[in-house]
Amino acid sequence: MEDRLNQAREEALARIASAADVEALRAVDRDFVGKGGVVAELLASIPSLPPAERGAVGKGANLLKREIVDAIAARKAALEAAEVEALRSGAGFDPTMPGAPVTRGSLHPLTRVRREVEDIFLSMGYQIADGPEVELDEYNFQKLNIPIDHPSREMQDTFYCDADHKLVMRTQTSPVQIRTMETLKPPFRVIAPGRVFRNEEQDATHEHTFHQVEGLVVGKDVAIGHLIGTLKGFLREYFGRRLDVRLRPGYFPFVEPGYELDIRCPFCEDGCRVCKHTTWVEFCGSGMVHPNVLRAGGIDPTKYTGFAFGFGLDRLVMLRHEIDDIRHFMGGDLRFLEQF
Ligand code: FA5
Repeated sequence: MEDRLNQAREEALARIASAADVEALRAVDRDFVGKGGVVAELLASIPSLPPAERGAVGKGANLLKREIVDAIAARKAALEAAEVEALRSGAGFDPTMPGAPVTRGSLHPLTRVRREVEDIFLSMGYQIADGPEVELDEYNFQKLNIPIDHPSREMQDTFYCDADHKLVMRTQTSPVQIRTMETLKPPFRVIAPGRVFRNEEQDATHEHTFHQVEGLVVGKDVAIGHLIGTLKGFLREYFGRRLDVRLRPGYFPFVEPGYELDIRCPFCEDGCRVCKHTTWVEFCGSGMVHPNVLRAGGIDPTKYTGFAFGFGLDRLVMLRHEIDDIRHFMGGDLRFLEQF
């Protein structure tokens, strides 16, 4: 019986020593220490041995198992170390092999267009302003001439952030008007692009989370002609050609007079799907800053006047790329995003 143990030891250790890879080691493990392997057979034969031999054989078989397991672990470590060493020394490295391809992402269409819009306004001498997305009701509404209980609050369904309705997810970028007036001395021109939130039903042209670009110019003798000229200039740069605009009266409590500014449809002469067969596309809300708003921002309305506008960035991107549903922007579908 001792012979069998020795023979098994020699055979296993020889195979381990000559194993070229981990697979060969697994085979040794299977043949000797696995279920039905040599060690298991030796242990199973114990009951048929003379009682005097049983103890020694049991002990020997268990020692053998330990020895083989340890030898396999040591050989495995050596094989792995050799592999690392080979990689380090450059053996088998072929510098002419093509590299692993790196998938490149791309900027979101909203980001690209926002940057483009910023560049156009920067070239017109504007600064870029910013404000918080979680805003005080005071800035989102009250200082914009929209007191608590004012019916115009109904125009924008608000996500309130606290029980006393002091904090809101801003429903518009207009609160940045007040924050800007509080920090800059007139004359100044700013745009404030950013995310806004409304508790609205979603459809192809309405999202609960979308993007606006606010514009505010305050100075001496700023007039409505400056507003029209500025927006026409912007649209010419953005669309690459002159587009007619028209003003309609529009109601926003923070401007007086207030206008809706439409642009001549960039895609047709006599009506199409984009302009809903009217040849005009709504572009933005605008107007002369209300004296109450200038005052709320710490600016004397007897000395300064200003104009303001606010347009939806998502809809501008949709116009540029003829995107038919606003929900694509945040849908996370790579088939949509990879087109930009
Ligand atoms: C405003 O939010 C005003 N603050 C704009 C303004 C600024 C007027 C300065 C005067 C002076 P309005 O609610 O119309 O206005 O929204 C402005 C633009 O945001 C719209 O023209 C539209 O392009 C976009 N918009 C409004 N609601 C949504 C929505 N649910 N999804 C996507 N875009 C929207």
